[in-house]
Amino acid sequence: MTIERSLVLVKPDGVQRGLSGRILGRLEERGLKLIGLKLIRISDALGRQHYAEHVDKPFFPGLLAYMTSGPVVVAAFEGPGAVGAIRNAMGATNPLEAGPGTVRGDYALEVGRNLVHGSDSVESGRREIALFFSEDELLPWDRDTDRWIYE
Ligand code: IDP
Ligand code: MG
Repeated sequence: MTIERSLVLVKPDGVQRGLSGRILGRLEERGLKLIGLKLIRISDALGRQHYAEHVDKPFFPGLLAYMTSGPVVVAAFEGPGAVGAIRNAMGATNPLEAGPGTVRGDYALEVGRNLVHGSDSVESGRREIALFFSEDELLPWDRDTDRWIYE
């Protein structure tokens, strides 16, 4: 499996509810490698760029207000099949359809308060990581446990 990168956001509801550590911890425990991490407040401009594909949707004004309402944890993760692994761990967009054992299935009820973002493709991962991190904020590193996680 090729090594992929994904942007993960713990959305403002996740930070407010004290779930940042749990959400990132699930991905870390799975074996995904953290290569970038920070706490920021998303500006309107950044929110529009990040969710460019949704700007014309009826829910966009609410989505932008939600995403800019408080701090978010911004993480970049790397690993074999990272994009799909993270999407699976997040669960379906609508938490009522998200399976047990997923972040949204375990901790959320509504689509407008679904706790977490993960890139939906390798290309989105590339675009979104470049949007949220400068090159010198990313730190690829050799993890001592890599050989116990990757063959
Ligand atoms: P995703 O986060 O699972 O990739 P997308 O369809 O890309 O889902 O939508 C982006 C975000 O927009 C969702 O995570 C959710 O916060 C919000 N959203 C999507 N659809 C709706 C909706 O119908 N009502 C309110 N918010 C929505
Ligand atoms: Mg999406």
